[in-house]
Parts: sequence; structure tokens; C-alpha cells
Amino acid sequence: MREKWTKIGAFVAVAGMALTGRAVELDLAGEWTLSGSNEVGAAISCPIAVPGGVHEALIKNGTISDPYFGDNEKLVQWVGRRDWTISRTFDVGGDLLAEKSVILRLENVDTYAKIYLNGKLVGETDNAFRRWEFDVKGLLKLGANEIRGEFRSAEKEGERIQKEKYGDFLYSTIVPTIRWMALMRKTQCHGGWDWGPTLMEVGFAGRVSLIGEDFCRIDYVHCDQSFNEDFSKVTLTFNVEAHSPKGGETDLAVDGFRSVRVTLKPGQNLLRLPIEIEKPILWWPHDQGESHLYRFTLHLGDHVVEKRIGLRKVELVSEPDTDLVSGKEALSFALKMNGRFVFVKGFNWIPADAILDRQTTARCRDLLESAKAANANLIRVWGGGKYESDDFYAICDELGLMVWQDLMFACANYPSDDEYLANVGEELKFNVKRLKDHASLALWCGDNECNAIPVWDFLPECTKDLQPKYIDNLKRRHDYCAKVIREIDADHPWWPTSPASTPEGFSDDFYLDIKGDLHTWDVWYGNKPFETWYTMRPRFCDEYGYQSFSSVGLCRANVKLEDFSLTAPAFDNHQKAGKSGWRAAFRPAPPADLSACIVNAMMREFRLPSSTENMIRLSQPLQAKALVTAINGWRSLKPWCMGVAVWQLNDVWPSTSWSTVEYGGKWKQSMYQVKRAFAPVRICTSSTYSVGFGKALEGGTNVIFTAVNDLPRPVEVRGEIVVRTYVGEVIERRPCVLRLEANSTRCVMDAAYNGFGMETERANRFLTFDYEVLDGANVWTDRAEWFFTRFANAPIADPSLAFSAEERDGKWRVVVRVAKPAFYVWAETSVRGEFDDNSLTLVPGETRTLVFMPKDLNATLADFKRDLKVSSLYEICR
Ligand code: BMA
Repeated sequence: MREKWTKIGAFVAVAGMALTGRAVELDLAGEWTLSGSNEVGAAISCPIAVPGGVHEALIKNGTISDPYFGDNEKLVQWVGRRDWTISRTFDVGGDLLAEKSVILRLENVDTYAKIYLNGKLVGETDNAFRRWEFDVKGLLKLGANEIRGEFRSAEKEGERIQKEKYGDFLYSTIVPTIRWMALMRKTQCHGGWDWGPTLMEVGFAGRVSLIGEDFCRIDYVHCDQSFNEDFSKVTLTFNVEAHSPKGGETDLAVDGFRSVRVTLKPGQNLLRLPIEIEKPILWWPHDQGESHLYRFTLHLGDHVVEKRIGLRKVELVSEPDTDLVSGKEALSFALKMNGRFVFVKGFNWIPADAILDRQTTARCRDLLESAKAANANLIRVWGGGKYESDDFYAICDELGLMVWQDLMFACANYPSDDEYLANVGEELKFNVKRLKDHASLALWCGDNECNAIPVWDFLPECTKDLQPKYIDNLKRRHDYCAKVIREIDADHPWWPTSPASTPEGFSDDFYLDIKGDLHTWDVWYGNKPFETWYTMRPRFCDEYGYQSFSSVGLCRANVKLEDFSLTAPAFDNHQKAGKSGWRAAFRPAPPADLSACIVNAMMREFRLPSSTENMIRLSQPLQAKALVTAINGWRSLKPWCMGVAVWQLNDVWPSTSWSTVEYGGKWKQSMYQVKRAFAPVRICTSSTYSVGFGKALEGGTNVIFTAVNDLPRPVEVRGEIVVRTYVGEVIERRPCVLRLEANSTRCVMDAAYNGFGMETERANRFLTFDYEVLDGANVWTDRAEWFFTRFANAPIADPSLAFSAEERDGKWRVVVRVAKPAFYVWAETSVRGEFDDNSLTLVPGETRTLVFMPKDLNATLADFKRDLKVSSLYEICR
């Protein structure tokens, strides 16, 4: 195969920057050959994509069937236990050979491979998060060359490392399927997670290229930003890491700013070039201002690097204080951008797909745009996945989404011997230099929940006597990582673990709501009422969630007709937190099957449907109700609480999970409700609850309306609180006009139920607060709601829901009307796309028009109308 030379001058995306100029790069991406053998030893040879992985290649070749369908996942486990060879030939021309030096650069080789060039070993890889460079000048020849990666099974390699290096001291992980997962520097959820399949990917997952250097090559350009007090001036220092075979003099310049003469010594060089910018246009998360990006062009000799950089300062403010409610010592946790506190509304991100080849930029963009559309301002890249692609962060920069970046460690005890840490150090150097200039990057966090693992009682290895050793390892790793990061990046905050109750790292009260950040899982795993969240007072909750099934269409598409039942094994295989999932595997606490959590809560909240389809549908209002309950409660606590992030935004495959966007990108009901609950100005409804004696929930006899304004300017809210019966009779109206200061919280009303004549009528009444937000010329309407009883107990009447679809002004619209109140009114179609609003409460007399925004540009109005459905609780719960 003859490759096109990237005679640099063309745009080459390297580490978030464009490399142009006098260097030669031969990109070896494309079709390679995969060879190995199957389960019974029969030879396989087929095309494989680079970048890409072995599973997609085997699916395309017809060797394995789609692992996402039914329980096919179980049939493909042999793939991860085999060794594989991935190779290709390529032509080399005279230009590359004429260079003084040529390196082979490999990013994200997954994972254990020996790399050969023309039959000679050039190096070995053992960390999928690193960038590898091997000197290959002496091995290349004019004309045809061959490159080959011989990959060993990571699972077997993990086992070998455990036995040979660590003996009986087990580095336990929560992953039940692959015991040695913690020993592999590879995406941890490849080993299966409580929302994902076990698919131990293998392959060249990143860029593979040959880079020739004559005078020099640039390895990294990364910057430091230093602002004066009032942000009227910034010093931006470019750090240029360049390698030169022989050394020499040249110019270093940033177009339009500065040029200096520099001397490169033979070997590695670090050059620093500060520039000053007066009155910088700052970068803000999208809800706080413009997400402005500067474009800088840097020259080193005739090499050119372009970078898009947002100028901003991000701080983590975490200070001891006192909880005035309990009188206990507490610790704040809040992000500050450009000197202004920002309330975080976030989503947790897991990889875009379990199969490497399907983690496309388009998929990432679609999901990130969904997060922004749902009013989120932060994405947490969770530690069990991967450091995402350059494109991912560039999209976040552009969309105005902040990124909480975990290091890739999750739910395990990891080693911390020198050899292991040195490998991690290389991984960090690559990723920190690659990512630190992204305006979106807000914080580095050491890991996900590794604090908890030594003390959780359901990992059998974590015995009391070994705890100190595990904790010691954890601290050693945290200290090491913090130091490596600090040396490269002094501009971003560091937090040791998500969650932690102290900036120092381990402490045994990491689960305390009033100290630091919080993950709270009791409501889901403990099957507790959603109001339990009102009893918590988090400073920053970066994980909480509630599961639902995917849409009926997606659930049907992934099982055979006869398996379309919640308890059919093939259907249940998509519920990884269930009896087959990891938590239950270690802690068989009731309910053993966690889909039963959904059904249990459904019985508490709603009347039970009579069909599988409607059970699936009803799980989505359930999840929506759960998520919004917490958001309303915790936003009301601002500034005590300064952030909420929903677990989880997306799915890696079609599954029953905590995601708010199902596999393929379709919004669940919860996403629409979270979007409204995350609006920058919001009337939040909540109630006072406490956990009483015997641990029962007590309270819930008042309704609190709290107005929250997260915008940096005052707004006006005009609305009306209306008390209605379930047949739609209006009992009372209370007008309400409010002026809200910038970045403020204000209690609008805290009223006992009695105040609404509720002693006898409680079950038959609900409240709406319809309001208009006047934010300068920008005006929008919204509705807050409060139900005095659970829907199971409410006398919901037939709303006589009617709808019609039409095209007006080039847009497809659904017009919905009801004769009686209707809840969780839900429009759905099989055409890919979203509505501007959905999952609604409608009251009599109101006509709602929902505008559809198709993502499938070939779809027609007829396609849209064909299976368009609008339903509400009444129709589903029967
Ligand atoms: C959290 C996460 C994940 C997990 C989720 C749901 O704690 O960090 O490990 O998927 O819980 O159990």
C-alpha cells in the first residue's frame, strides 16, 4: 500500500495542535491485516482498521456476531484470551530516508505488544494510555517495509504479572470478570462494568506514524497562564519541547507577538516564550459568558504549530467551615472561574462505545452537544474509561463545557511500586501535556472511588490487616501523580479521589455529604425513597443516579422476539448491575437483581403497567422523577452546595443503566427533565425531610419553592402558583413576581401543606408554578411542579390526550392537547432526533407544540408521522 506523504504544510492534528512546516510525517492509519486463530484454533486473517480494535474487525469479517445482541457477549469472550498479530506493508520514499532521524510514534497501543519493523524488534508496549517513540532510522529501507504488532492477551498478561510480580498480594478490583484488571494500564471498563459488557479490546487504538526530522521536531507545545488580579492582563508562556538530532540556531516566534533567536542543543530541548496580552477576552463556560478561543501560530524554524487556547483561570476552593445545621466541621468544594464561583451542573461521561472503532468524533460531538443542550456546564471524564481524544476536548472548549478529568484509575487497589509508577508517570506526561491547554479542562482528579475500595467490605481481599497496606499504596500513588502533574501543570487544581472529604487524600469519612465532594448511591442500591436526597446536604455531588430501561425500540432491537421480557436472560444480560453485575457478585444484598430496584420503586411511585412495553416506558418517568428530586433539593442549597453531576450521560452499548441518553443518542425522559432542572434560572421545589428514629424518613408536609439564579446578572421572574385537582379544577391562584440578584438563591415560599387546605384533600391536589424568566431581551417560560402524594395514590383521570403532527416553517411539529391534567406527556418517533421539549405535565386549556429536530437528514415528514406516539402516565399505567 502506498501512503500519501504528509509533507507538513497540510494540517496535522497532533496533541491538540496543528503541526505544519519542515518535518515529514508518514501516517500509517488505514487498513492493516489481523491474524490469529479462533476458539478452536482455526486460522483467521482479515482486514483491521488502524486506529481500531479487534472486535470490529472480527464482526466485519463475520467471525463473531454482534456482541451487543442478546447474550452474544458471552460467545465472544475467547477474543480477549487469544494473542493477535496486526501488520501491514508500506512504501518509504527517498525523502524520509534522507532525514537525519526517523522515529516510529505510536499512541494508545492497547496494550501488550511487541513492535517489529522489517522483522526486527523495535520495542514493547505495556500501557494503552501512553505515547511510544522508537528510533527506526536504521531499519527502514527504500520501497516496501513491513510493520507488525504482536499482541499478547491482556487478561493472561495480567494474571502473569499478578503471579510473577505480586504473588499472593492481590490488587483487587471491583471488576468481577477479569480479576487482574487493576494491573493493566488499559481502559478498566473493558473488563466489564456495572453498565457495560466485557470486551477486552486489542489493537492500535491511536495514531501510528513515522516522523522524520532534519533540523528538529516539536514534541509538545503547552502553555502556562498567569493573570493579574483584575484579569486585565495575562502572561501566556509557551513551553516548546523540541528534539534536535544535531542542534543549532533558529527563530522561535508567536505570530503577531514576539520572535526570539534560540539555540537548540543536540537531543531534547525545553524552550520558553512568554507573551503578554492586555484586556484578554476570557473563556467562560457557556452559561457564564462567551467561550472565546484565541488562535496562536507558533514557529520554530520552519515548523509551525497552531493552537486554540481559551484564556481563563480556574480554581478549586475547598476550605474548612461549619455546618450550621448539625454544628459539625465541614469542608467546602466549589469551582471558581475567572474569580467567579460557578455552580456546576454536570454529567458523568463513560467511553462513547465499548467497541473502539465506534468511539467516533461524531458520536462524541453528538453526546456533548446533548449535554450542553441539557444546560450542563461540566463533563466528568470518569476514571474507568480513557483519557479522551484531542477532538473530544476541542469540542468541549468550543461548546463551553468544563471538564473534570479523572486519572484512569477506578474502583480498585492499584500497585504503587517504582516500576508501576514510572509507567504511570509516562502516561501522565503525555496526557497532561496533551490536554492542559484545553480551556475546558477544569480539574485533575486522582481516581474514581479508590478511597473506598480498601474499606468496602464486599471485596474479600480487603481484610482488616491488609487495609493499611492498601491505603499506603493509595497515598503513594496520589502523591506521585500529584507531583508529576504539578511539575507540568501548575495552573489546574488537583483533587485526590472522587469522592474525597479532604484534599490530603484518604480519610475514612469520604462518604460524608458535608465535606468535599460526594458520591451517593443509597437511593439506588438501597432502594430508598427519592426524598432521601432531601436529607443530604452535599457541597458538591459528582455522582448520583437512577436507572431506567432504554426506549422500547432499542430494547426490542437487541433481543429476539421471544426474549422480549424483563426477566429473560438475554434481555437481562443488558442489566450489568443485576445478578450478573459486579456489585451483587460481591454483595448479594437484596434485591439481588437490580432491575428489581426499578420495579420496586415503580410500585411505590406509580400504578403498575400491564405490558412489558409499558413497564419499559414507565421506567423513564421513574428515573426522571428521581434525578430531578435531587437536583431541585441540592440547587436550593446553593451556595452551601455548588455542584451536581448526574451519573451517567451515555451508554457504551444498548443497556439498562443510569444513562440519560440511550445508546445511539436518543434522549430518555430524564434528559428533558434534567434540562429543565439545570436551567440557569430555576424555581426548585423541595420539602423538609429528616431520617428519623429507626431510619425511617420523616417530614414531607411542607413545600419549599426556591428561586436560583446562576447567571452573572440579575433577572426577573414572573409567575403564578396554581393549586389544581387531578380533574383540572383550579382551587387557588397566587401570583408571584421576583427580582433575583446575580448568582443568587432565594426562598420564595416555605408553606405547610395545611396552608393549601390539604388536610383532607392531599391526594387530590397538585401545584404548578408557571413562570417567565426575563433575562434582558432573552425571555423564556418554565413550569415547576409539586405533588402532595405519589402518583400511585393520585386519582389521575383520562386526559383525553389528542395530538396532530404538521410541518410549519420547514419544521415538524406535534401539537398536543388535553382535557384533564396529564403527566410525563411523552412524544416519540423512530426517526433519529430530539424534540425541543418533552416529558411534560400538561393542564386543561393548554396547547403545547413540540418542535422536532431531526438528526437523520434523509427522513421525511411521512417517516416522522408513521409511528409517532404521544402518551402520558394515564395511558401507560394500565
Ligand atoms: C459509581 C461509578 C461507577 C459505577 C456507578 C454505578 O460509583 O463510579 O463505578 O458505574 O457507581 O454503580
